[in-house]
Amino acid sequence: RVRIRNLTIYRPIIYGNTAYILSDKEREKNATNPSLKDHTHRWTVAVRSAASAPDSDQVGGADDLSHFIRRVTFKLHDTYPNPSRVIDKAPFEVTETGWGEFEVQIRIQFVAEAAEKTMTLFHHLKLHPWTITGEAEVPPLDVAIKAGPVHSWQYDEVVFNDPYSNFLTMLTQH
Ligand code: SLL
Repeated sequence: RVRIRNLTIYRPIIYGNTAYILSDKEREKNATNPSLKDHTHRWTVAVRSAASAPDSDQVGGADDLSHFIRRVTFKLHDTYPNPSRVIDKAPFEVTETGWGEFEVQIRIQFVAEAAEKTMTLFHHLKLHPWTITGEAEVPPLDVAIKAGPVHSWQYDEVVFNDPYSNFLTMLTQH
């Protein structure tokens, strides 16, 4: 295997979350379930491509990251059952419901050909809209419903230095 020296190739990604308030109907349905009764939001945390046009109203592209990402592990708060969620194929995302914000650890493992070590990112799962008062308090439900879905995304770049020639071929064939 041959490394291509002095070459850097990067792939733009975005990671973060979208959150929606559960409908009245959903909250009614959850009311009788002790483990779901306090849940107020449905959220999706994801790693997506920033290289392609977004799909419909989704944040980030559905462009396949699988040619360089092998696995993404989302480590959720310990209040969730099986908090380590391992996703082995695109889309690399987890959808859950809950009531609270917390820090999600996102571990990105690359395909073997990349010979690159795991990349770890942290994302603060955001459920509550920023309010004009700037108060740290959780806004009341009716205020949050009016504000609409919450989006919290960050841009980053995965950088491959001196890539192996076979990996470079894999990356650039797409
Ligand atoms: C705290 N940062 O104040 C928060 C923790 C935990 C969030 C937030 C669902 C848990 C479940 C959920 O929203 N957990 O019902 O399974 O400590």
